[in-house]
Amino acid sequence: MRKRGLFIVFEGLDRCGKTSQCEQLVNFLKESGKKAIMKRYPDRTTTIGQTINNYLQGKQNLSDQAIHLIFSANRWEQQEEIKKILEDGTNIVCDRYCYSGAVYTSAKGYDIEWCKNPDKGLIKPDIVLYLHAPKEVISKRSGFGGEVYEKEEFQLKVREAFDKLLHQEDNVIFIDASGTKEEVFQIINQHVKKSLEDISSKDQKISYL
Ligand code: FDM
Repeated sequence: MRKRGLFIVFEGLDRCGKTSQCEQLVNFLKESGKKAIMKRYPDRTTTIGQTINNYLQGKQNLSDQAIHLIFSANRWEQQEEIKKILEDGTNIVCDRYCYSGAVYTSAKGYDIEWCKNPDKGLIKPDIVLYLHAPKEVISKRSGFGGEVYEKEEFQLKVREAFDKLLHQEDNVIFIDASGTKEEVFQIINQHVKKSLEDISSKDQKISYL
């Protein structure tokens, strides 16, 4: 049987370096002869994703509950595709997933269990790399953009919610993102290497949340 791909998720606050680490990891995996693709959520290219984009840019007003479910729908609409990619033996490196979904809404004051509910049954990542850094390091990295969540006060609430939620999960690695890009990548790479070895030796079934 063909070895399935690994589902690797990066999580963290805005401006923590997730996107460039995702890109570097995909390139590295490909250079090592492995199949790998990058995905990101929200995926703003779909019809559902365009609504999310309008909301984030402040062009469309939606209730907190409605946008929460729309973010989740954006993941659900691609589950079959993700399953096929993994079964084909391609590794997926994903910039944000359901953990951002739960945490950003709970930071607005909603119950975390309510926030997690719509994502129950999604494909579970094999490994979640949570990039965290002290507040000062994050604020120092070129300013936040103009999207609705990119305000320092809200980001601090998100950070607290991330720390709380991710400590309860069994697939999360906490990565100190305050080092240089290269230092952080080396740490990530060690964890990914180990997960790739683990998946070769364990059963190939995809897990679900
Ligand atoms: N975000 C992202 C959510 O609020 N819920 C979600 O389910 C996801 C995936 O959208 F502020 C937030 C997190 C971030 C914003 O993310 C857009 P990017 O990574 O900047 O595109």
